[in-house]
Amino acid sequence: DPRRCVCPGSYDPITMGHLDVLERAARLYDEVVVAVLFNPDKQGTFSPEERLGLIEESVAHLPNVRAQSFGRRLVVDVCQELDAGVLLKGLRSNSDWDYELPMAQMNRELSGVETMFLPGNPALSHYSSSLIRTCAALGADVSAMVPPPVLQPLLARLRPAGL
Ligand code: COD
Repeated sequence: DPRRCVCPGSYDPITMGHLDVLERAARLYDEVVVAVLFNPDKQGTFSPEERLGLIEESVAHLPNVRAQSFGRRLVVDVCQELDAGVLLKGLRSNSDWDYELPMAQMNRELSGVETMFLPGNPALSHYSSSLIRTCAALGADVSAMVPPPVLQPLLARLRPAGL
């Protein structure tokens, strides 16, 4: 179904950059499924269940957006299971493009599913889950960089001694 899109990612945790893409996706598609998937190149900070909970709280204001965790699965199989015709991704930079283009081509070869790219909001394009985690762990104020429900769990996880 071309009116249903999947926004796949690690979301470890969801950031304001992710949320901007999801809010824009919600205006373009009838239904948006945020798919929490396993990226073998990244070790996790939050468990898949925790990531899912933080996404659900962060997208509560978007009635046509829902989130689901799929673990170690091919994203194209997730699209087929959900009958979603489009993969939607945000592009921050050339390095995102270099990473995303071959995945988009591979996903199309594997299943025919098309990938659509939204240009990142330049005010948010330097946000990544990993950079925000690094800054937060060392005491920076990251409250504008993550959706409000993420802030306390993030600080609790990264600064257990109450830095
Ligand atoms: N502004 C705009 N877009 C952003 C921002 C920002 N500040 N931050 C992140 N994004 C975009 C990213 O560009 C990406 O499109 C999406 O949000 C998710 O980002 P991450 O970092 O949470 O997720 P990734 O890149 O680790 O996700 C990789 C996948 C999990 C999607 C990938 O590994 C995957 O599909 N895994 C399943 C197995 C599979 O099918 N592999 C592909 C075979 S071709």
